[in-house]
Amino acid sequence: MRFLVTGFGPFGSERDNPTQGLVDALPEDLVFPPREEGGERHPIVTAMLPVTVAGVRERLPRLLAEHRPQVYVGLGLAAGRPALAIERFGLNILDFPMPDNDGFQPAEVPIVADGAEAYRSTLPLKAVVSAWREAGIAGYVSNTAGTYVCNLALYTALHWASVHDPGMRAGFMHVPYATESVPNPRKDPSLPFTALRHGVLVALETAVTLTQH
Ligand code: PCA
Repeated sequence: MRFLVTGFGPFGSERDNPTQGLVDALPEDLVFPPREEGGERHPIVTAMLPVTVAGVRERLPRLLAEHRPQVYVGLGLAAGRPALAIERFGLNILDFPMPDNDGFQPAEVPIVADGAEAYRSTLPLKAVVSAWREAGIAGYVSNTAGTYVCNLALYTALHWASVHDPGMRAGFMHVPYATESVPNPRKDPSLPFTALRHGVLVALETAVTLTQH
């Protein structure tokens, strides 16, 4: 099984986006089940997306068409959230609380004119949360990725799948600040970077187990 995992860089007042470090820190292959139990290798293709409407619209469909992953997982920073969150819905809306990195700030604009109002993530959400719990990682299902650029990535991937590859699974994980680079350690919740990385790998492993049958 081939994975595509994307991250984002800095945006708004966020100087350090842990998802940039996460895509750099992922292995080239996910070995699952573990080596002792047969060790299959699943390639992980990683890429960065610009925090812009134009960049995500252009780059993400191109990455999906080029790599044809069986599973796409977008990663983004959700400053202030206390734990890992796997998103349930991508919404057909751009309603930005701050400008993107091009200075563009759409309000109440659909992503796809006449597109579905929402797409539901095709990742196994509950199974991922259970696997996080078993691994001792704090995480939950979130119903919305917001109305900013991360939601655009989730909606764009699910829309692309509905048109080009209905068998592809796609979803999005928001991560909290990494403890190592949290701007206000006394005020903002965070998790150690190693826990964020472990959480991403556990989510990918869960996707392998549930898509094998
Ligand atoms: N988080 C923003 C966009 C990029 C990122 O990492 C969001 O939640 O939309």
